[in-house]
Amino acid sequence: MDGDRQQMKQQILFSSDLDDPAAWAAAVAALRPEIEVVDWRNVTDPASVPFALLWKPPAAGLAAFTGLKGIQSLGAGINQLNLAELPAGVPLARLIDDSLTETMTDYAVAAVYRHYRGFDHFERQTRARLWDYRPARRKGDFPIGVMGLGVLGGAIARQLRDLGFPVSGWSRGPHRIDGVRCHAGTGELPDFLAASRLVVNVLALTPATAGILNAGTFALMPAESFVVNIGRGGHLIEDDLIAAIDAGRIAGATLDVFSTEPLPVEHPIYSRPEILATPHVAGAIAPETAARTVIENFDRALRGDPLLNAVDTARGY
Ligand code: NDP
Ligand code: OXD
Repeated sequence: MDGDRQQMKQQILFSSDLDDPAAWAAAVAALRPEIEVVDWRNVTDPASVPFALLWKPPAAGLAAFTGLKGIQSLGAGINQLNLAELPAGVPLARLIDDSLTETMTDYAVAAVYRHYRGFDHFERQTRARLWDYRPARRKGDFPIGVMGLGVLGGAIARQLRDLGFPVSGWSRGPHRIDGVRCHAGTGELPDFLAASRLVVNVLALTPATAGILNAGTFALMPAESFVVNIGRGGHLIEDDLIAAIDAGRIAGATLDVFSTEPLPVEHPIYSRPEILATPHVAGAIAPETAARTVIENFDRALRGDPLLNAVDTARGY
């Protein structure tokens, strides 16, 4: 009996240096006890595993997993996976869950308020033992630009709008969001930037958006603007940000993602008082809620149906 039950178990390959395999195994088993989430180090018959849940591929690669029918990213983004290393023809999905949208929105709002209410400035004044009275800004004078109006950017733009900020958004194709000025395409980027005192970047990282936060971008923003990057480190040219701060174009930044993670100890960002660095913590997916989507995609992959939130690999996101 136990042997039969064991044979009926289906496996999901798990690989992440950040997420807890036990938490995912428990969340999946709570909904579907016959599905086992197995850390890549414990897989004994890789060819029999039909589905993978990956932040990054296993250190030993995926070559032995010849029976994969679907891959689920453990994040909304997929760049950490390096598409070129994934088995050709196996569908890939990003993970979308309310837990991620909520934590990303909370982070964006906290970072916006940090700059809007001058907490960044007052933190530095405190350390310098300075009593520097500054009147509060008004929201009407602090327009926010959200780069990326997808699942996360759209939620962030709506939340900031509801809090009373003037909000613009920028994306590849056109969007309509009540109360948000939506811009699309490279032609509309300069107007979007010129109207943004603070940009929150939550674009997908593709060859077209890599390095988009650069000296040219900063030059188009109003003087003494702010940058919040919660997309990917590859969106930001870090040296250009530091130069723009030195030149007074950019007054401060809150960064969650970096060109190299962990950010190397000798990196100049650590010694810049104008920059707050957080260790890629803006979004957090709760296995208890997101397991539903993982199981749905597991079933779809086994049936050969299109995955939920499938990545368009030609488009790159
Ligand atoms: P979506 O795919 O829903 O949205 C991506 C957005 O990027 C879309 O609005 C898309 O435009 C826009 N975009 C893509 N290419 C271009 C381009 N060339 N020009 C202008 N806009 C472009 O993704 P999500 O909102 O779910 O996630 C966004 C990113 O956030 C992820 O890719 C990931 O890198 C990052 N992330 C970071 C986390 C963290 O902890 N720091 C956590 C979760 C996600 P259009 O709408 O027209 O297609
Ligand atoms: C994601 C992330 O892409 O956490 O979800 O960065």
